[in-house]
Parts: sequence; structure tokens; C-alpha cells
Amino acid sequence: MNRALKDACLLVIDVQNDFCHGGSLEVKDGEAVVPVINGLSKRFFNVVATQDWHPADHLSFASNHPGKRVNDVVNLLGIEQVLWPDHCVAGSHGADFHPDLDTTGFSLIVRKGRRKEIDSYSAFFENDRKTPTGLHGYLKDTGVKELYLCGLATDYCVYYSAMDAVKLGYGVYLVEDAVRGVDFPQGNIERSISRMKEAGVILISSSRLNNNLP
Ligand code: VGL
Ligand code: ZN
Repeated sequence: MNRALKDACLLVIDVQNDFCHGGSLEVKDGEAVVPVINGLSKRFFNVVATQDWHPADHLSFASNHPGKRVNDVVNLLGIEQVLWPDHCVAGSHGADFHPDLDTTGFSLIVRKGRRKEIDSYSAFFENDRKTPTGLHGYLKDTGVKELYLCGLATDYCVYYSAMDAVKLGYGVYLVEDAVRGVDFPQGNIERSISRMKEAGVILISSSRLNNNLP
């Protein structure tokens, strides 16, 4: 196998029904990433996907804080937490991958946000920035050095995953036409993209990536 491909991994973040059209935490145009990701995942040897996978009593849900509303901010274990509509409840239809997402090539699926007391935006660490999901160990063991990030949402799970990946020493690429964001608060997508670029994340289009793959 081509060495470049063995070193690289496509990381598909949270392409789940609840983040797509009609879902409870719908990301505008979220489902548009599906055909782009399907095209890319056929070209990579390593493809890892994440699923947001919450218990029904998860404390990121506004419904579990009487008197609070969606988009209010609370404190969870000393960490600021935006409150969301109930979403991606483990085992529910909303937590399933989008039905058109081709999962055939996925080598690993990481489920995160499973502890009720703490959220996990990043694919690598829970929001305490300390508790590992195990993904870094898997990628190290399989010799992955470069990560190509895609999926939902640009300004939350993709953003936190990309920033952690840089800190962990990976070469990090953001496939710019294979992500969509929540944009809460307004301007958050642009701000997140600038911060990722400043941190060393390289933006690449899926067509350029496709042309550069062996
Ligand atoms: C996400 C908000 C809450 C995401 C997950 O996948 O970006 N955003 N849970
Ligand atoms: Zn969530």
C-alpha cells in the first residue's frame, strides 16, 4: 500500500441525523457533506468516524435543567456548557449516521459524550480536556500521522477535534467543502476557522485532495 495513504486518516465527525435536515440540532445544509465524504472515504485506507452518543439525562440538554432554555450557558464541573436541544440520544434514530453516509470503509467508530456530567465535543478528549476517548491511542498504534477532518459541526466538534489533533502533533487538514457549522453565537464558524488556521490547520478542498491522493 502507498505509504502516504497508510499515514493518513479521514476523520468523519458526527454525520448523524440530528445534525442534518429535520434533526433536533439541525446544522444548516448539514446533509450536503454526505456525498463529498462518501467520495473521499473510498480513497482512504484509514477512515475513522465519531458519533455524538448521549444518555437521555445528559447535562448538555436544556431539558435536564429545569428553568433553563436552549442556548443558555451553565457550569458543568467548572466548565462552561452551552445547553442544546435533546440530540443524539444513544440508540435513537437521531443518533444514527445519515442514511446515505457510506460506512463501509470505516475502520473505527468512536462514540463520545456518553457520561452524563460532561460533554465531549472533541474526538480526542472530553470537555475537561483531559479524559481521553482512546482515539489517539488507536491512531498512534496504527501509524497515522495526518488527519483530514470533515463532518459536523465546523464550530463545535470539528473545531475541538482539529485543535486537539494539532496539540497532539498530527498534521491536520480541514476539508473545507465537507464541513458545515452551527454558527452559534453568530460569527462562530468564521472565528473557529481563523483559530484553526492560526493553530496550523491547513484548509483543502475535496477536489484538490482527491487529485492529490495516490
Ligand atoms: C455537537 C453540539 C452539541 C457537534 C455535538 O457535533 O458539533 N454540537 N453536540
Ligand atoms: Zn452533543
